[in-house]
Amino acid sequence: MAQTLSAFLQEHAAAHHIDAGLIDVMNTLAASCVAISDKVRLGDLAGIIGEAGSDNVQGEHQKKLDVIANDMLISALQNNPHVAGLASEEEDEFVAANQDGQYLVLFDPLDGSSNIDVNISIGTIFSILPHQGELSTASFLQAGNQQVASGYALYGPQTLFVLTLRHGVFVFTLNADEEFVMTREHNHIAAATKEFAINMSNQRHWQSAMQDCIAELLQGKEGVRGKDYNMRWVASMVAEVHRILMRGGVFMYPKDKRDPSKAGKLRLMYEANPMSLIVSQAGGLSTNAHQAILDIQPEGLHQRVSVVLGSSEEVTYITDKHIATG
Ligand code: AHM
Ligand code: MG
Repeated sequence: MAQTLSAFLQEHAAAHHIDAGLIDVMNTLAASCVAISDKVRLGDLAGIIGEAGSDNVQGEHQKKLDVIANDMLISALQNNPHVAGLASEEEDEFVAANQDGQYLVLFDPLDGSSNIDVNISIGTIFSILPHQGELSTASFLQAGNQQVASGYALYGPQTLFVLTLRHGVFVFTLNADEEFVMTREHNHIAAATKEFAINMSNQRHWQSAMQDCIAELLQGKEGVRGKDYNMRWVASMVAEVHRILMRGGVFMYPKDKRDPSKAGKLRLMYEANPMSLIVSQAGGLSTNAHQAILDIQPEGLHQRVSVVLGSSEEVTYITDKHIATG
């Protein structure tokens, strides 16, 4: 019989000497994702589709489900004694939890918001950092390589829960009894790919190095890369990363020339870091087109970053081309 998430976590913790408190936090996150999944599945029947009528700290319009998922995660995690504090893409400031907590949880409660109303895959992304001492914004500003765990829930045709505790990547599927059971382990991202994902509508705004990279991919077999590439763009990072975990690929969300103060669209703490840990644990690479994302020292909770992640050969090629251009 397939192993349940809770049984797996117990066994995994014993095998790798992982703190029971961290396992407890992971169980709380999984339970919250089941509850969010239940809402997602009902859509209009649960009254969760549409605008919330509010904006988040980044000036983006919030959907009802952004707000609902955010509230569900905050109340569940605040009740977990091992959680010292929380930071969310939907909150201006961090949220304090328990004074004796040893962990910080950072999350994008509902990633892929533009897909909520049209019944396309969306997800929840989370990152867990260690914590000691007084809680302040500075407590959260740890590089991604300090993460003790990360993962995501994908609300797609199936609800999946994908995690790493730095000892491989594991995929669980929600069964009819609302239990996550393991369906894949130690996923390995193929080094080479013929599939790329980028929002081509922004092409004219990209910097010249990215323009050159994509032009070369589009040349197909006759070009310098010598392969015919295919393209996908779901506009839900969770769905793109999951596709790459399953069959390889490269995902890019570069910074562009429109707003030089913004280093891309995606958020370092809630999206890029947790996904980069998953990708690196599966043998892939993740950079901001110049350096490893996991090595970036964060300067702000809501900091944005360029993202190039997935199959190592393509990420290396795109990164090297950016470095060569300066
Ligand atoms: P969100 O957190 O507000 O949903 O924004 C992040 C999402 C990513 O999941 C996705 O890769 C990207 O935004 C899509 O952006 P665009 O609509 O510009 O293609
Ligand atoms: Mg997001």
